[in-house]
Amino acid sequence: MDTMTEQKQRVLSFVQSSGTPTLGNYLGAFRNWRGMAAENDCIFGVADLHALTVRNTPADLRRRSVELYAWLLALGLDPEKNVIFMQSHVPAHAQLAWVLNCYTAFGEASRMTQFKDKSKQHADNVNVGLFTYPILMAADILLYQADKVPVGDDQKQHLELARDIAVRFNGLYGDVFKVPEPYIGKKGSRITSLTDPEKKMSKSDPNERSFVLLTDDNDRIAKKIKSAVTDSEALVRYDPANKPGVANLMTIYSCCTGKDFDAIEQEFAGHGYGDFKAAVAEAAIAEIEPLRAEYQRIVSDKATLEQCAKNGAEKAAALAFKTLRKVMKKVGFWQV
Ligand code: AQP
Repeated sequence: MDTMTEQKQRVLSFVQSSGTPTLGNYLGAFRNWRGMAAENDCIFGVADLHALTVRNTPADLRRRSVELYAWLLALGLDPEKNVIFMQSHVPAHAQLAWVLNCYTAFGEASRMTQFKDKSKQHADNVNVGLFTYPILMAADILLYQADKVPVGDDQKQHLELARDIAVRFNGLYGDVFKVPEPYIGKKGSRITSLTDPEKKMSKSDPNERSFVLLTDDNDRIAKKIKSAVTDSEALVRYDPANKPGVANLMTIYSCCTGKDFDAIEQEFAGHGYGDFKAAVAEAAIAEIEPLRAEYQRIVSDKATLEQCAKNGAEKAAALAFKTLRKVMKKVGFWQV
């Protein structure tokens, strides 16, 4: 591909279209992606196949996927310089996932803790897709011969599985897949739920007070942050073990303002949580407001969005097909 140079590393990032992106997605991942894209050859995908592992209204899934694609553009990621595409537009993902299913032991897939957690969360719909989700993720990564994959804590085990599958496959058939490494970029903070600060802030959380969405208007952002769970000590101090709610708000404030925790403790010494939360809300709004305006401009231009998605799918499919063809040949499929 003409934009890819030999020196740059290929980095692959996916985001699941399971809801509207949150402040957690933004501070933990999205805002680092622009810098990452400047230094690497980046492929960004909206993982809509993965979103099918929970029940969706078809129209909702479609809308969320288009919106998430628009968010990637709103972040300032350049669709000419990067590959930005929708996972379901490239059939090679599902094709390679089937092959990899046959090279993954049932026991190793059963050890994935996210499957155990999600099965509890969606006890009424524990489908096989939820179980094989990490194998599809391995296909996403291995198809593009990615050097690096940025992963949050909850995805580390899945990346390890992708590496194990790649090593196993290469052991049988020669060097087919690049074995990916985790991407350690600028620190991505883990933002927790506003209502239950022991849990990650998640866009699919049924409690809408638990997250700030990037589409929330300023009043809503302020209300949600002002009602965030803290504690009764009325002291702004960074102590995640004993004061997880305050630590989370301090993390948000630190990410948005660049101030470190010592400086934040000093700034709010002698103040109650009311002043502190107002400042956190103001800082979050300053970060989100311009992005939201850009997103609204982009999402209303359907023709450009469609054209970008088509171009992205073409570029992604060309890369993916090279790997898929090699795999098909190696495992013994008749190629005509
Ligand atoms: N709370 C968070 N704090 C920091 N980083 C986060 N990410 C997600 N939530 C937080 C990071 O965002 C990127 C894209 O994530 P994703 O949507 O593909 O997957 P996820 O981690 O499963 O995000 P959600 O919001 O929790 O989705 P659901 O609710 O569907 O499970 C990843 O880099 C992720 O680490």
